[in-house]
Amino acid sequence: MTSLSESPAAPAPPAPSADVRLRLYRSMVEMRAFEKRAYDLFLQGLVKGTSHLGLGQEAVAAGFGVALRPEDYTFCTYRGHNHTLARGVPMAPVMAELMGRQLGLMAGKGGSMHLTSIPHRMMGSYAIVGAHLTIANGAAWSSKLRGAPEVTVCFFGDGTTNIGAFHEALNLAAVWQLPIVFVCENNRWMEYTPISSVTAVAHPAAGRAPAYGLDPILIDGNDADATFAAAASALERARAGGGPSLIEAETYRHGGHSRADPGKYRPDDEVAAWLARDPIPTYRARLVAAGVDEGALVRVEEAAQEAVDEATEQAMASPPPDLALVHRDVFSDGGATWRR
Ligand SMILES: Cc1ncc(C[n+]2csc(CCOP(=O)(O)OP(=O)(O)O)c2C)c(N)n1
Repeated sequence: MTSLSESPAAPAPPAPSADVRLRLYRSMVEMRAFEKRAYDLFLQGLVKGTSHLGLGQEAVAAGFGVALRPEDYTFCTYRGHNHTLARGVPMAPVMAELMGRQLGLMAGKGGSMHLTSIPHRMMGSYAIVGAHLTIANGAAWSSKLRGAPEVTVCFFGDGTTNIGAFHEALNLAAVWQLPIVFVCENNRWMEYTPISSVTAVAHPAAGRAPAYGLDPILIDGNDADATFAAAASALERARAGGGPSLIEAETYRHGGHSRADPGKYRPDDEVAAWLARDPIPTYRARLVAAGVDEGALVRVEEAAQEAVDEATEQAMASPPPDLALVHRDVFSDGGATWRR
């Protein structure tokens, strides 16, 4: 597998404004605090069902979250806590959903793998690998038909690039010139299998882009400035009628694939090298070097921790879903007449 340092060098993007940089930092710090708490709650047996944390991959969701407009759509996988928070969904209903409480985004009936918030245009977290790429195309097609200046962003993992739906979706998006940005978060592992051991090209997404007439875009997914710049450029292109983009963001998950997986199948030196490139402390150091007041960063960190504490309290105080909610949101009319 080609390492990041051996990847084709992309020209350094211009630094975002100080305001954007602070928003990027805040977003990443909030995600990190949230995911750490989610892990603690899981260890206490308070998270119902499975969960897949985005620890280490925050810079990808943050870069897009800051660049997106409220009217844009997001689709993501079961590893979707970061992307949900990045759309401005409040922490308490996300936390409560993980815990199966009525305050949850889906009244506690969906759990971690199904986070969805239509008002925030977070159009769902999908557990079937690859399935959501074609659904995301549908949202983008709808924007195009309506002539609405909306863009759809669809996140997925490297393993998804070997699924048929990936190729079907890329092809149709290119043929129809849809306003969509496909974002592959290449964290090198699909569950317990290294992507390099089952993929014919070194860069599972960028290496396939030319097959669909797209530029190969390979970025450092642990650098929030780079993810923001790539997001801003692809969104602008799509909004201007320039069609789809496929971005491969190289990153790494700090923990295991899901739940209690300790991730021991990964080589120690690989884990150590990527932990040294943790997107949050490296970005913090860059901001301090650029003259940002450290006190402002500490306030961001404290506020994130307070928000997580508050969200946890609210989620804990919420009961499990009332039995009366069992049929709600199951069918489009909210009813259960089909049973009779
Ligand atoms: C169609 C399908 N096949 C297999 C699975 C089982 N499965 C769940 S996650 C996963 C790995 C996916 O890896 P990747 O796309 O790289 O995403 P990551 O988990 O690294 O974010 C697999 C094989 C599934 N959910 N859907």
